[in-house]
Amino acid sequence: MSAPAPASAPRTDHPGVIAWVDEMARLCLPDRIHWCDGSEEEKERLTQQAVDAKILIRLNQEKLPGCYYHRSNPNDVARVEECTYICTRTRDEAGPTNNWMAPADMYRKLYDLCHGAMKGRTMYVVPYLMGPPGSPMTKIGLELTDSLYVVLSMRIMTRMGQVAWDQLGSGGTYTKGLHSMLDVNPGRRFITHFPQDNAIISVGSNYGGNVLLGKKCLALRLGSYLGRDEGWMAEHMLILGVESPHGEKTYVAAAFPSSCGKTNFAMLIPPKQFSGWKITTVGDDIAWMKPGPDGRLRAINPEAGYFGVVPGTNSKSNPNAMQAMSRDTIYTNVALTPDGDVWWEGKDGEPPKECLDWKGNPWTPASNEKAAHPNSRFAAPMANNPALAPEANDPDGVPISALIFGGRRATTLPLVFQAFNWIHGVYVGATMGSEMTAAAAGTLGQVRRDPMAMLPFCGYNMGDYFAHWLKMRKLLKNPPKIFSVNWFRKAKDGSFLWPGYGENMRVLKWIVDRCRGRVPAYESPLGWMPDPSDIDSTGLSDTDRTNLPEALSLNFEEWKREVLLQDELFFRLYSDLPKELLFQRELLISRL
Ligand code: SAT
Ligand code: MN
Repeated sequence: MSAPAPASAPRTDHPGVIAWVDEMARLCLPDRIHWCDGSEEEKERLTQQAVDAKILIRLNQEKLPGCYYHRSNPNDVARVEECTYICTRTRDEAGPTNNWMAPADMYRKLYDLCHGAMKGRTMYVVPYLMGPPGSPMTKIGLELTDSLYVVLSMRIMTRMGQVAWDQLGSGGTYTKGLHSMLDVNPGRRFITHFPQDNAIISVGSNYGGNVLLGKKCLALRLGSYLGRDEGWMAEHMLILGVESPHGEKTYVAAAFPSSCGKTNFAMLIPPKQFSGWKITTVGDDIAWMKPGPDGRLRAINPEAGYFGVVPGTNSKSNPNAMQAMSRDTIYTNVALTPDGDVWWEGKDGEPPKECLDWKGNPWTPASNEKAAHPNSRFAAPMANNPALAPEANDPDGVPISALIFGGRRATTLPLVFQAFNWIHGVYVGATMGSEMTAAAAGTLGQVRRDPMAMLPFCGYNMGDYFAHWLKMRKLLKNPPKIFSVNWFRKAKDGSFLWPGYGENMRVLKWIVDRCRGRVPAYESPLGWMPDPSDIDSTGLSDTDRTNLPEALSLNFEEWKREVLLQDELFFRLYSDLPKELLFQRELLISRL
């Protein structure tokens, strides 16, 4: 066993922080308080403690240097939207798509739950930056947590430690975050946000999206709220750079719901016909975007790591992710092989003859259950990604030329189209629908409206959020063009009409060429669309080339149904919906 943690002294003289940590310690009554510095030495020591406490299992260090394995409680494997609350002063500010409780009531309820909750445990004080050090867009967060898994994951996912203490100084503004696992009981699981206090409290879970408070809670829910007040946007978007053989760089940001391939798209490797083209990753999940001095939209990735879905990842679907998770990675809820390696459905090679599944039960290829949980995840530092864009650390961010909205739709949505203008683009984003995935508890496969992929992440009234999008146009001299994509359309026989993955480069190239005015498009009722011959199909398989017209086609019957389905959301938001969006709906109907 390793020695107990030496008592650690506060690492800041920020009077507000000292007072708040003291207050929370009196509430939660931890045995010890550890102020994190983010050092290598601290990581080693805390990792050893996590191994001793069986929170982490050390993986085969020859195959996977610096990698560890974690199993969550089987009742705690995804975000839980029904336990997620936006506690604004009024219910109306949170809007009809968020759960709401009055702040005073929620504080009372959660302080009751937290009372004495850390007895016998350590409270870790985790300082972190969301955004590159020194960026005017970067925000500082502090997370108090009783979970070592959270501390070690935050060290991967954010710029954690002294760098954050330095930026905080003795008077900086920060987001308060309190997390306690309690007894990991779904009945006492609450992920709560207090936008007016810039505060988060999360209890009863130890799953990433619920407890790595910099990610969904700060960077999206509080971030979107702050962005509305401060004139910027916090979006559930990857950011990538497209580099042409001539060294021309174009940056795009793309919103897809959770578990719809954002990480794969952000790390795409172009097919070999695109020699000289290169995709670099700025971010794979979250974009903070603000009008720059040049009137363009500039984006940073607030995170420093990837918390990606593991199943289906292999050297074909995402070689860069395979590299990224080959070292210094925490795996959660995949399968564990006898030689200390990890396995999951869709990994390269044969399944192991035997292993332990994500619950720790013996598993063989004959088993009926999955070895890895469908929402099993890897947390890897972005520095491990061979395609990392150096601009990911640029405090000024990158200028965005295109915004892309994508869902998972078996029908209706064509492979790609371009919105006529910004307002139409906002309508396209607002009416996005997607089939549910394993990233959140719920009914798999059912189509739900997920505006801008932000339904679970918007920290205020969705109608006001649309109005904020419309307002942003006025702050941009040179706004990005807006596109819709769908990689998941199926033929009648259930097979995919488009191969996806690296081949998405072909669609991306059309998008880049549209942004740069280099390729024609025809006007369809949906927007500007490519003729199949406008999509570079050299080297595409015969089947895929034959399917391309169908992937790009518009089915009027499906669209009549689609417009009616969109009403489901519009009715819910009716009183807060900007009139522009209702006009867009009318225009679409008349074009159809
Ligand atoms: O689980 S997370 O919320 O971190 C990822 C996602 O659902 O987008
Ligand atoms: Mn996400």
